[in-house]
Amino acid sequence: MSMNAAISSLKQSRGVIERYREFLPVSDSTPIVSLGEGTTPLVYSAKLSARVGRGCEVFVKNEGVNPTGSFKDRGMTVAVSKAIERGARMLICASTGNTSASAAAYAARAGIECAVILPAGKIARGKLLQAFVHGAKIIAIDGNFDDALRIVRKLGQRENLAIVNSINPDRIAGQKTAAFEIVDLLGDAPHFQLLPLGNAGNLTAYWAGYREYHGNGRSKKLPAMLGFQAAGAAPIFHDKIIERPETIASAIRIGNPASWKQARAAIDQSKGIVDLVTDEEIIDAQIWLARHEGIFVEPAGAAAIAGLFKCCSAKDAVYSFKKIPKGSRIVCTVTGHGLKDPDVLTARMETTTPVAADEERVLRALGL
Ligand code: AN7
Repeated sequence: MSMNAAISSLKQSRGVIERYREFLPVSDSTPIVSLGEGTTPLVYSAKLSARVGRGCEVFVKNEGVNPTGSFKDRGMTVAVSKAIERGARMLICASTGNTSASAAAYAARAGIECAVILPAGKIARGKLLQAFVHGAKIIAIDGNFDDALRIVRKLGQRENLAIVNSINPDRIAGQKTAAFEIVDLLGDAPHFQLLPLGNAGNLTAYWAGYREYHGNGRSKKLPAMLGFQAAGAAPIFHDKIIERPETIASAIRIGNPASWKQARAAIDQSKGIVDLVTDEEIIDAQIWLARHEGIFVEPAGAAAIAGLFKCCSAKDAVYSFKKIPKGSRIVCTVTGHGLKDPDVLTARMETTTPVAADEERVLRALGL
């Protein structure tokens, strides 16, 4: 490739729209707003595979390495590109943090305004910082995410405002590309797909992606979809709206998911399950993944790993891996980067007292 050709290719979008254009609601006249999202690592974990046993293979799809640190970017590139095509002046979203971080960044890239409606005091510090640094208008409400989304649904009816929550089908369309990537790499769909469940858009999107690839012959199998909610915010598990959801995993602190019905249908059609994981199990899984595989995810991101552990050993698990077919392939999607939410773990970090700047003292402090 000549230097000029290389540069001009770089100037084109390198994100999921470019890669999966034929499966997405875009045309040649859609202005593509991309930050190079997607193509995230699918990491084989020998240690998680050993935990499951029976010759199973476990892979971790690390969505925390997207441009704004979460899977939301896959949907945002499509939603924002389409919003610009339709002439929107301002993006608006409700968020538990990651949607607002992503919307703010893509709005900046596109050169339009962005308003984010957030539950006051319940957004992880890094995510709030992202919305701020990208120049979004930040409105904190005295209420939770479900209240914020109710308001956004109303405001979104105004002209020139584009809602970029996952109630916008363009978001779901973009997010299904994660399933495409998994099938493209594995050569087929996995037997099991584990995901955290919050507003339930992502599980809905994965299922749409797996079904689409299956429908056009790119995969032979369809996975069972296993969704995991935080114990204090588990409306789908309990089959009832939770008025006051609570969990340390603030990203999935949602009591009335927008894609509830779609996710329920995906779980049922795929012969999957929904289960819950406690805050303690979530944090244990977060630290385990960081210490054993070098992958640092935010608490909500660890819900699928906590779910995997539960399926391996807990007596009260909705689905047990004890009788899992031998050689099954399992994909756990981790959805957001750990650096977004430092406060959750900082409380547990041991404080270190400084020692003298002296080789001997350092050796002694190391216990060597
Ligand atoms: C890290 O940002 O809902 O079930 O407003 O940030 O598709 O909602 C975030 C959700 C999982 C749940 N993991 O996904 C928001 C928001 C992380 C998240 C979920 C979210 P969905």
